[in-house]
Amino acid sequence: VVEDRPSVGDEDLVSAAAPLPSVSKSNIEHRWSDITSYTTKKKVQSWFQLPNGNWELARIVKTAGSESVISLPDGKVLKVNSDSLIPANPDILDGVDDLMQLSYLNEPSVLFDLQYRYNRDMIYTKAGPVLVAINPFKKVPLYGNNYIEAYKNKSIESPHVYAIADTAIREMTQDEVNQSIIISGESGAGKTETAKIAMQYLAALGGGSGIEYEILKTNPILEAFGNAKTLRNDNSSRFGKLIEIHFSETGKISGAKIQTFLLEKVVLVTPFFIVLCHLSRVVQCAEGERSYHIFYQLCAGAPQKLNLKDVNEYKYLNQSNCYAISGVDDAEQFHIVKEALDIVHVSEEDQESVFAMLAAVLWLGNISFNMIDNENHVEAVADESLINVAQLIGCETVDLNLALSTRKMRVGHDNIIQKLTLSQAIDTRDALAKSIYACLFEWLVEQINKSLAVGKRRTGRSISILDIYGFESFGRNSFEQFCINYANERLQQHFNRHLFKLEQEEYIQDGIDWAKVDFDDNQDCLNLFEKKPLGLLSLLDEESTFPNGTDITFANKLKQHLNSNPCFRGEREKAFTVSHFAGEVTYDTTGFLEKNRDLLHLDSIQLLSLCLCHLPQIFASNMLNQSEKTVVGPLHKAGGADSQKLSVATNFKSQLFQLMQRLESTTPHFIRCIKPNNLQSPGSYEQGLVLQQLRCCGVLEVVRISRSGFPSRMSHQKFARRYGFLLLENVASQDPLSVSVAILHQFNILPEMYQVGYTKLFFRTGQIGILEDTRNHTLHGILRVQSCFRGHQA
Ligand code: AD9
Ligand code: MG
Repeated sequence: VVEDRPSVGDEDLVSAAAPLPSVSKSNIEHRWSDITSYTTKKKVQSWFQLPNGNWELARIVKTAGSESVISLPDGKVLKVNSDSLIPANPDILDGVDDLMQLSYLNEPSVLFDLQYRYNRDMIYTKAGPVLVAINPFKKVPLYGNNYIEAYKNKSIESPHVYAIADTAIREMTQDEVNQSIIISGESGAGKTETAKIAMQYLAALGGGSGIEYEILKTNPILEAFGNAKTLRNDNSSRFGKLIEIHFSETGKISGAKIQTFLLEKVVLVTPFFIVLCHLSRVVQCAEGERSYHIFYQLCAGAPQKLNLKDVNEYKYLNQSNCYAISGVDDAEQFHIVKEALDIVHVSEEDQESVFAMLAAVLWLGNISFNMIDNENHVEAVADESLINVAQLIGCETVDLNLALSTRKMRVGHDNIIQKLTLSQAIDTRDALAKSIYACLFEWLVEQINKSLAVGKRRTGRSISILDIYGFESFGRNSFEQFCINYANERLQQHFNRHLFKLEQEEYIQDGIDWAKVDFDDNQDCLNLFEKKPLGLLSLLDEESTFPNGTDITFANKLKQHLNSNPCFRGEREKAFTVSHFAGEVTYDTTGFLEKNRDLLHLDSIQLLSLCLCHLPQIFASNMLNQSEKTVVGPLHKAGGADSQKLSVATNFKSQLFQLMQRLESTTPHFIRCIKPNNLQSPGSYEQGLVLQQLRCCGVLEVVRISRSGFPSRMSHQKFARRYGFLLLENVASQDPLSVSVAILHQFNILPEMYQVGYTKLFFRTGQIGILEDTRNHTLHGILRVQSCFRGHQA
């Protein structure tokens, strides 16, 4: 956050001005009045907001009282209220590569700086310690070996993911501390691409053993199984990912470990609900979207013997009317994935099993049911779909049929068999398909981890890259947004603390009064979620265990207990609003309890455990193990109220804490990805959209935090040299500190606006801008006096 403003390009003026200190005091006073009139006459630029919300740079023609006359770039002249104008930075600061260099750190100035750079393909900009990356939606010539070399040799300094990765490697080696690169942003903002670019750099610098190649090849696999085309992104990751890359003592990559979140339901950070929700893509997807890429790749490129049909023959794939992605060849992708599976040592036999499971999922969707009595009870139709599924997973069609159309229940001490209705059978079928897919994904991650496993003796250090959903706020926000935003609230706190720590270190080092720096934290909002017994999560858990609890009783309970909390507001009917760091979000409680309670049917798990094929057996045993830990609701009750099982939300919270703990022990590096338009097209920069993301991903928060401290700093020497000539009175002592203090006094800079450190002066935002303006005007005045003088001489 060190202010190292670019030279204003006026060193010539300084040297031209050099002889002037010898002029008499009266001369200087004359100069001042000259400057004052010059200043008031000078047209200053400001930001003016148009009715459409966009900001335009306006020239101030005249200011009288509270009104100003401004002229807009299109030539229009308007009379406006002066208060509506927001100060703009001098032209010389256009496109600075660190937003902190801006003298005025207001929203339009930040937006303009990013746009200025984006238009010139400079998609990376620093916001103090954070890297802002704006998705170019086209190839930009910023990557590859030459660039990697250049960043490695420090021959380029402009902000870049490579520079962040380079710092991470350097700090890991020098400080012997693990590092993390935390990438966030909304869907389609470029997180996954950014993560790959960072991995590319780490692989290039730490490569040599060959394992780096394997690490890079995990991307096409995870993307095939975990990404899908959505309306926002043709290659949207439906899971979050943490990849921990291990380095040996000599700085070479020795292995890696991948942890995925949200998609998998069984291992680690596994909010089951998200699995159900996001995996619902397996069984149905919205118009214009696709299921996971791998299904289409498989249908396009699968081996003959699988006997797969065209994608449009499968119900799970043909409801959304979307089969292809422009510019993507699914058959070719299938070969890339197969090759990658080879590279991470998934055997040919296992690959066949994987494809068989995928085919089973597709065929499951085609299983239909016949009514067998007039109570709506059904059984599966014995057609090719049923036969194929049974064959692919290795069971008898009768058993499959039973698992799909009946449910074993325990009533008192008796086991009874309940027949299912059509809708129950469909739910069971779809739940089985989702479970198989979730288990398959989890199993694959496990295989990849085995292949990348670091030797038992872990001596070196690691760099983790986190690619995770950012804050979400839609028209309708449900349990998924609730959890994602809670996670982001935690990440934001991590971020604030880190920033705070960095600042604090610098202030302490320079001996300035730390108490004057006041940072807001988001602890209040976190308390709203986490407090026991009266926090959002506890109340949700409590209501989920009440048999008669409904979304309405839950919403009422929240209103009853939390209405006095400033971060909470009850809304009409089933809704409530939370004030997040990134803004207010209103959540609709519909489905909250059900998603939190979770459902897992033992019958389906038992079916899988009896299958002859090895993958279903593995899946079943994993699910059973997991059900010990996470399942509540019917299964829990069936087993008696003997043990206290974790709810989805509580499980999520504890997993989140584990993740935070892991990150806490690392030095973090933050990258915030921004999507400049919703069309996924290059060259278009929508101010409103960008602004909303800057707010959501905390970039404006960095700016705000920095502003609440003393973001601008300059050494005593530099300050004295730069502004010393403005002094009207001679200072007794010529040492830089005395000169600096005299300047501060002369300009009546209020004591709360600055701090004098041992080596540097620290300023609140905007102060340097004011001094700089005065300096420029003075220099212009001096030049005029000089040229007048020369004119006279001539
Ligand atoms: V999601 O939350 O997984 O839906 P991401 O991961 O944030 O989303 P992704 O990285 O997939 O977005 O980027 C979306 C698309 O933007 C990519 O498929 C590329 O076409 C495009 N993109 C992103 N970053 C770059 C880049 N640095 N250069 C070129 C890019 N194109
Ligand atoms: Mg992604």
